[in-house]
Amino acid sequence: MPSASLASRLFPVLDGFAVETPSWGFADTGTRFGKFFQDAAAIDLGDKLADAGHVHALTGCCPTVAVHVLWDFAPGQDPKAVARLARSHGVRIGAINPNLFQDQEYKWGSFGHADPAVRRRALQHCFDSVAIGKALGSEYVSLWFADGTNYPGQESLRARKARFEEALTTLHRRLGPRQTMLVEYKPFEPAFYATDIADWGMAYVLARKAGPRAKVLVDTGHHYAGQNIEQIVAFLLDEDMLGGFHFNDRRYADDDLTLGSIDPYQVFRIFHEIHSFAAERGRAPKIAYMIDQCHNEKPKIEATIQTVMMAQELYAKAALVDHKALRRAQDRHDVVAAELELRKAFFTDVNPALQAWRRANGLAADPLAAHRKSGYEKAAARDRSRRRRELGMAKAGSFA
Ligand code: PSV
Ligand code: MN
Repeated sequence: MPSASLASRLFPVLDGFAVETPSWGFADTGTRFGKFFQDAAAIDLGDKLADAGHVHALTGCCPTVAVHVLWDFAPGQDPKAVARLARSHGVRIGAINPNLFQDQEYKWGSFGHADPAVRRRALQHCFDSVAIGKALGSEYVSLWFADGTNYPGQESLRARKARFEEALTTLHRRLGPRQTMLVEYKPFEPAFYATDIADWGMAYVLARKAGPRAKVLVDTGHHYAGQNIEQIVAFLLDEDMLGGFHFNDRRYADDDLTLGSIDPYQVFRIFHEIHSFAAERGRAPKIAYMIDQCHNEKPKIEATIQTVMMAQELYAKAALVDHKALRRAQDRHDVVAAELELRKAFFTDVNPALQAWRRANGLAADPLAAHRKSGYEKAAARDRSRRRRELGMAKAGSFA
C-alpha cells in the first residue's frame, strides 16, 4: 500500500504522462553486423500496431505509435486506412518519420546534397510525410538526417549548412497549423567526420531559422559519453525549443539499450529539469515523449513494456523533488543539502503508488508480469512463423 499522500501527489502526475512507442521497435532489427531473428517479431504494420496496442492496453500510457514512412507505408497507401487499422488496435498514429537515409540517391546526403535534384526529391518525401501527418491528424513530423561527410576536405561544411537552412525553411512552410517539425541531432554514424546536424546547438540554430513550429528533438543516445544531457534539456526548455525526446540508453555510442538500464539517475535528472521548469512556470511544457529503441536480444514487447515502466517510475520519482526545499538549499549555497533533495526523491520507492495507479485505472499492477502470463508472445510467434513460411520469408525476417 502506498502512503495516501504519495498516491495523491503521484496520481495526477501519472495521469499526465504518456510515452509513444516506435513501430520499428517491434520488428526484427539488429546491428550492421547482423540480425538475430525472433519468431514473435512483427512482420508488417498490422503486427506492429497490434503489439503497440497490446503494450498500451497493459500500461495505459502509450496511446500513440511513431511510424517510419518508408518502412511502414506502401507507396500510395491510404493514410485513413492506416488510421482505422491503428484505431482497431486501440492506438493512434503519432510522429511521422520521413526516411532520408536508405535510398542510393542519398549517398552524398539528402537536404545537404550538392545536387538540387536530390534535395528536391528529399523535400518531396518530406512534403508527402507532412501530408500523411495532416491526413492522420498527427502533430509531429520527426526529422533525422544521416547527412554528413567522412573525410576532411570532402565538402564545404558551410555550403551544406546553407542547403539545410533552405530546405528546412521550405519544409516548415508546408506544415499545417497543428503540426510541429522536430529536428534531431546525432554526433556521428553513419557520417564519421562531420555530421551535418551533429549536436543540439546545430539543431537549435537550424530549427530557429526554419520557423516557429520547428523544435529540437533530444535522442538520449545521441551524445558523447559524459555529456550533460539534463543541462541541454534545461537550456532548450528555457528557450522554448525543446520539442521531444527519443528515449533509450547507451553505454558507448548510439546503443539503443533499454531506457534506464545503464544510468537511471541520468533520466531522473532530465525529468527533474522538466518538472522544475513546470513548477516555476505554472504549466507543463508540451513535449513529445517517444521511445527509439531497437531490441536485438530482448523480446521486443517485453523490452518495450520494461522501458515504459521505467519511464513512468523515473518521471514519478522526479516529480517528488521538493522544489522549495531545493531552492532554499541553493540560496544558502548548501551544496550537500541541495544534492540530497534530488537523492531523496530518486531513492523513494514509488512502486506501490504506481501499482495503485494502475489498479485504479483497471490495469494489472505489473504490466510485464501480465504480459508474460497473457500468452500474447507465444500466439504471435506461432502466427508470425506460419505467415513468414507462407510468404516465403522463412527466417529472413523483415526490417519493415
Ligand atoms: C537515428 O539513429 C535514429 O535515432 C533516428 O531517430 C531514426 O529515425 C531512428 O534512429 C531509426 O531507428
Ligand atoms: Mn532517434
